[in-house]
Amino acid sequence: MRKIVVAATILSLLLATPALAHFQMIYTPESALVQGSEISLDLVFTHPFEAGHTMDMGQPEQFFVVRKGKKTDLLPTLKPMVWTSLTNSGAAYETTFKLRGMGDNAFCLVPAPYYEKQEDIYIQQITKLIVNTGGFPTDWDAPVGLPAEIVPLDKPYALWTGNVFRGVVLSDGKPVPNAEIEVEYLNHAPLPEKNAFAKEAEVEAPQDAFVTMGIRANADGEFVFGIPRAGWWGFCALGVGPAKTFEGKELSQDAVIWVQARDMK
Ligand SMILES: [Cu+2]
Repeated sequence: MRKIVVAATILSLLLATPALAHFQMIYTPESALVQGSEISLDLVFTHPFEAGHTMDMGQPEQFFVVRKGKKTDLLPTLKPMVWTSLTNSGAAYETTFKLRGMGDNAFCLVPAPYYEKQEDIYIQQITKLIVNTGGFPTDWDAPVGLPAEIVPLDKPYALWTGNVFRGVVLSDGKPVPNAEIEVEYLNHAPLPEKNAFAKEAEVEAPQDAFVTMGIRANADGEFVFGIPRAGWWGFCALGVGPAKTFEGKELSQDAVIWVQARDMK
């Protein structure tokens, strides 16, 4: 009897924990700068809508920036830090980068695969963030050549609230038909100087389907999302990368991109 009660309690706890989406973040406050300056970059693996459980990141495999087709390794500049969520804190990384001249800077992160105990799988979210200086476009629409990648069809730093954001999901450079994509709003302002999320939420979700929104790419691997609110939006194409196993277990190699929308005022 007792065993049944314990089992039932564990089951209800598991069921009560919504399967919110993990999102690898590369966060900087401003994606469209008037001129080159030094920016902060925070690499955090978290649940952005809830500012909930933040996972411990391992040493990233790659972190670099592409500018005018030229790749610069930023891995040696990363410093470990601890990021505080509303429920815990997790191992994360930070750096700063001096933007020069005008154009697009595509920051790319290939994190270490993360072991997700609940699902007994590894997750590796290959993440892209594009920062522009001066409004002069260069690299924003060019595939970087990541194994799993979302290539924007709209400038990810030049979106008004109410615009759509379109992208193409690629696996080893080829479109992924009907890719499954999760979308989340960064609902608690990151506070880079505190390495933490703000306690206050911007919006409330009426139901879990609004926390992590699920959309699909079409037959050509393209997706469209109408942006209802200013701020940062994360898009994650699930399991699209070519690597399917890591250390004998299933690996979900995901492609993430972050875009920033602004209100017209
Ligand atoms: Cu998680």
